Amino acid sequence: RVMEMALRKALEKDEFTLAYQPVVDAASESLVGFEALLRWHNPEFGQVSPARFIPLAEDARLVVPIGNWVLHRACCEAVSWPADVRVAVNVSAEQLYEPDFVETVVEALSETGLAPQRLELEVTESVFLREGSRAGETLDRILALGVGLSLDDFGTGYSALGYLSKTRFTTIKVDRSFVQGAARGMQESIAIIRAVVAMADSLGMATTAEGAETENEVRVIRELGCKKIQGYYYGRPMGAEDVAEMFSDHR
Ligand code: G
Ligand code: G
Ligand code: MN
Ligand code: NA
Repeated sequence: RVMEMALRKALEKDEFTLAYQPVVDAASESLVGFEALLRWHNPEFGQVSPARFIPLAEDARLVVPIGNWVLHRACCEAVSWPADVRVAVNVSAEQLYEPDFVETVVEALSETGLAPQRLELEVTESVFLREGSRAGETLDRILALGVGLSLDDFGTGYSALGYLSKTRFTTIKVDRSFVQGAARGMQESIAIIRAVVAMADSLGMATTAEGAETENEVRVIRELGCKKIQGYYYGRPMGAEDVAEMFSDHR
């Protein structure tokens, strides 16, 4: 309750920031983009994890305004990065169900000047759960803008595959649990990653392995053919200033 009230005021009090985690090309290890991850610092509660406050925001119907802020901020910060570096933004199902969601995306792009090809939206399988939500149609309209689309946390949800034949996701993100399992030699995890990579390949989609922390995990992922890698091994989520500094130093 108390946290919900604090969350209600967090936007106007400017308590949110975005952290950016690098995503690299698996073969060349070159930087291809960053995933934007929301951070909330409140004077009373300190640093609160999105794993905790996003569900709260969804229940309190705050996730739409907060999500719109994330989208605008991410586009705004990414526009000054090199043109071949993309930004991925997590989108909750409640945002996607808003009738004007596509307009919100168009607006974020036009107001910041970010090219649509540089933006990627991440959704989970759960967006397909609500009957009559027209999630598929909305996602098609997003793709038609030239914006990329990732299927996040793949393999951890209810995993019906029907929608994969309808929605042309750009990328499937393989959940960290499979990456860890495969690196420990678990045949089930290895088989699942192999199958996901093969399926993605034949559907014209890329794969990103999530949560790679060790050299061994990176090696196994590359052997299994994932196209992109994200994880602490290549970098932790970092502040926008650190990202900007990275580009000013090395170019
Ligand atoms: O950043 P961290 O690893 O703590 O994220 C925890 C969870 O919160 C992840 O599932 C992530 O997808 C989610 N998350 C982080 N930022 C956002 C955001 O801006 N919007 C939504 N909807 N989820 C987010
Ligand atoms: O659900 P989603 O994939 O959007 O959330 C990404 C989450 O995974 C973020 O909370 C991020 O901080 C976390 N994460 C990213 N890389 C790693 C990693 O290498 N190890 C662990 N444990 N978590 C990671
Ligand atoms: Mn994500
Ligand atoms: Na994920």
